[in-house]
Amino acid sequence: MDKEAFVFSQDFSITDSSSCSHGRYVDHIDDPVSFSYSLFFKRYLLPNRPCVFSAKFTNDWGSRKRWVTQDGRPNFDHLLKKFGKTIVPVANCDVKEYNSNPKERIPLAEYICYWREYIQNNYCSSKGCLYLKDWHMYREFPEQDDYKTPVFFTSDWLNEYWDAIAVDDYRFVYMGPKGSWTPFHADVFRSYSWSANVCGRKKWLLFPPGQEEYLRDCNGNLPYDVTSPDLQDSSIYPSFRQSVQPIEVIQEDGEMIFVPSGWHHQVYNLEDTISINHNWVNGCNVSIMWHFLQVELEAVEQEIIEWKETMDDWHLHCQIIMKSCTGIDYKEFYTFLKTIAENRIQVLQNPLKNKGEAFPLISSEPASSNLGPYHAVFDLQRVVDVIAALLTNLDFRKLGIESFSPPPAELLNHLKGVLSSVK
Ligand SMILES: O=C(O)CCC(=O)C(=O)O
Ligand SMILES: [Fe+2]
Repeated sequence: MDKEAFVFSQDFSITDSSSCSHGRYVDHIDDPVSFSYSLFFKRYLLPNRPCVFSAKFTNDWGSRKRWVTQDGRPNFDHLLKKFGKTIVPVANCDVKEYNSNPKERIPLAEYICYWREYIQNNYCSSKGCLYLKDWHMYREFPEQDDYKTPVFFTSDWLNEYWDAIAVDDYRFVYMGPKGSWTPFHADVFRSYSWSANVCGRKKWLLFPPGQEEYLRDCNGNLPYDVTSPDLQDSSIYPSFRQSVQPIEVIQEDGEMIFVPSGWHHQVYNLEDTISINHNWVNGCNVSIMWHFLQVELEAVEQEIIEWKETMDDWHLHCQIIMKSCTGIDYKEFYTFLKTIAENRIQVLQNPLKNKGEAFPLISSEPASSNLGPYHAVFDLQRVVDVIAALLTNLDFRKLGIESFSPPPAELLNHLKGVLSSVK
């Protein structure tokens, strides 16, 4: 990040840039040579606006050569040879289970065999339309040279933290035939996602944050399929008429889409398609994640409110339920913030290693520290803001935070001291 982008961030307020005032056009970024991290940060990350990167940004990926045949179709033989024995998650797009699809785990070889037959049978099968999704390819094959995270998406606290504790990651491969699709949703923790088509094309229906409120049914539930004619029925979806039409994006072969934080979306594969996507959080959307966690906890609390007076450790139980439903609780969120802060302090203590934008366009992982000292200061400021918010939150304060290591108030003071020493 350069100094100008940092200065820009200091005066930036998300309300300056509501999604409506920017219209419904999604920018297309063509030229990797003239597009910098700082431009992405100012134009898309901070304002939380979508954009599409041209195929030039992924042309050098190994996957775009090896996973694809000369005529641009999935290279089944290569995928079989390289990954055939791997067990992968597969969803059935024809079966609705709550607001998602049931998943099973099968060897990739079995999925490819299904996919080949499905094509031969004119995209029809008694097994339904199966979609291989959320496969942690990177976790299983960390040494791969099939892709590198583009620098724009490398300020990624989520994967930086989960890599550090070696528990999970949010890096995925999706593969599915024409007609496979992903139902209406917003991403885990209200993270960003980026998604690149290794081959094939997708149609995205994007809804700016807040629009989902008009799409709730009379019980407050969100739809499974936003294109369903049921939404026209005002006795089921009373506010649907107030919603705006989604922003439609056709993502071509090789292109990458940036999906902003908290934007609900529904996605279709228009052809046989393979994509790579990551979910990620950083200083620009961590406050959106914190807001999401508070809403989640509130929902858990409402569910078990009747036990509040009779259980001594009711608040701790709410945290346990929240962790099992969303994947994180308040204590771990604090540890997440602490880990990022420690890493950024290290960057500031080794300034020679980190020279701002003096890095290759496609950087190696983990790379957030490559974004330089301005970025480290920006991240620390955002951690400080969120820890300060945690400290004013009554549910957080009830968790015995004095025994956290270090206690949050102590860490906050330390981080403020570091920030004032670098300014
Ligand atoms: O490609 C898909 O089917 C869904 C991808 C998605 O929801 C995402 O990248 O956030
Ligand atoms: Fe998504």
